[in-house]
Amino acid sequence: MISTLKVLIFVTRKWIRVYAVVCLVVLVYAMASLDVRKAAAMVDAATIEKLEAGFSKLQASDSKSLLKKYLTKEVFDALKNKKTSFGSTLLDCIQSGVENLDSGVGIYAPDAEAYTVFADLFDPIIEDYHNGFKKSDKHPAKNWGDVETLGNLDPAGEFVVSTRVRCGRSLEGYPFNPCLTEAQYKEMEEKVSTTLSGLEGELKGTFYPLTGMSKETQQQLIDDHFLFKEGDRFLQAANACRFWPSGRGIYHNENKTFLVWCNEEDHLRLISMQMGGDLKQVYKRLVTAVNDIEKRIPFSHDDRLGFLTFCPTNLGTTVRASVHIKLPKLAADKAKLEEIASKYHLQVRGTRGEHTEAEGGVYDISNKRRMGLTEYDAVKEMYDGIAELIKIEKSL
Ligand code: ADP
Ligand code: DAR
Repeated sequence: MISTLKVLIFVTRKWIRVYAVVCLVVLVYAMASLDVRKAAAMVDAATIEKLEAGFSKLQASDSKSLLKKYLTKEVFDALKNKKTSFGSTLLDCIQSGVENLDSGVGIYAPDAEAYTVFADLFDPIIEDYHNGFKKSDKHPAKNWGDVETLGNLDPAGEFVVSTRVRCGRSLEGYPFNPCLTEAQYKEMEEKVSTTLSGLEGELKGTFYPLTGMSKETQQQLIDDHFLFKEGDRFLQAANACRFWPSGRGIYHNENKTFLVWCNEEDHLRLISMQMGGDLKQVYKRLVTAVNDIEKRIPFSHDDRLGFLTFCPTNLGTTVRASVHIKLPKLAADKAKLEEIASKYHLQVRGTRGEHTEAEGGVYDISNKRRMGLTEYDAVKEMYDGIAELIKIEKSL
């Protein structure tokens, strides 16, 4: 009896020791994996150092960017240790604006989560750029409106050289440029090319990868305002040009009145354009195309921010409606032209868009804001504003 008891005690003690060792191993493993997860969630020292240096450079500069205006020390300290689940840091958001002090905005979202994780910086910039779209505001549902209510801005062809309406779209399930792998670029290009090959009628066209495109063809398309330019320093500094030209390309129909940019600044830019001022025809073509393509491929959309894009200036409707226009009398005083244009929420840019000069007196004038209003409102804002500018030009 006693010997049985002794054996029982011995075996029990043995199992307690084994159990204790197992618990210890599990605890050490759990702590180790917690450390790994914490380390992965933490921003590394080298990034923090670059952030501190970038913040000091920005503060010491006379930059007029929205980044400088809203990246206060308080916001900087609150955000510098944050990361998205894609591993994006505050540095990924602001590096373009730090490197290019002449940026107008200076910030991009490396992935969609960045708009939430770094909301303390994105929200005031969005509110400033999109004419008071507050963090408590919700972007309205997509509404292309009644295309028949628009018309031709310049039937006599005195002022408007060409008219263009574009929107941006991000493919669901993919982050933005800085987080994309080369394989994802190629996968997206294949998806887009296959999807667009199904378009019929006026929209029927061909996808042309940038890889393998002759420099002459590429330059001609850029010169004719059909293709995005290469080597944009703002996008390069934002890490948006990696693996170039992999995954980049352009789709267009025979007349080059419907075009799609693949993986330039955004995953997609859907573009309708033509010579002259017939905004109704240009807008109608874009609406038909977007409605058709949206049936074939899911796009990233946020309940509050609307359609998601790499740059916060393009969120919401993502619509830019623009004219290439000559207003010689008004443009004689550029500051005056910009002042009048801003009254109609219009943005005046050079012939080749952002950060370019007018060539031959041709300005790119478009709606500035894209959030807090519908697609139709954004285009109508341009339509009404340009009509006013032409009226003033005629009165001078
Ligand atoms: P972003 O909004 O990213 O600056 P855009 O959508 O404005 O880019 O596209 C800029 C390009 O589109 C420039 O190359 C510019 O020449 C061209 N573009 C813009 N508006 C017109 C227009 N009305 N006619 C012809 N080309 C245009
Ligand atoms: N060039 C950058 C971006 C401004 C908005 N234009 C875009 N997203 N294409 C700047 O901050 O000036």
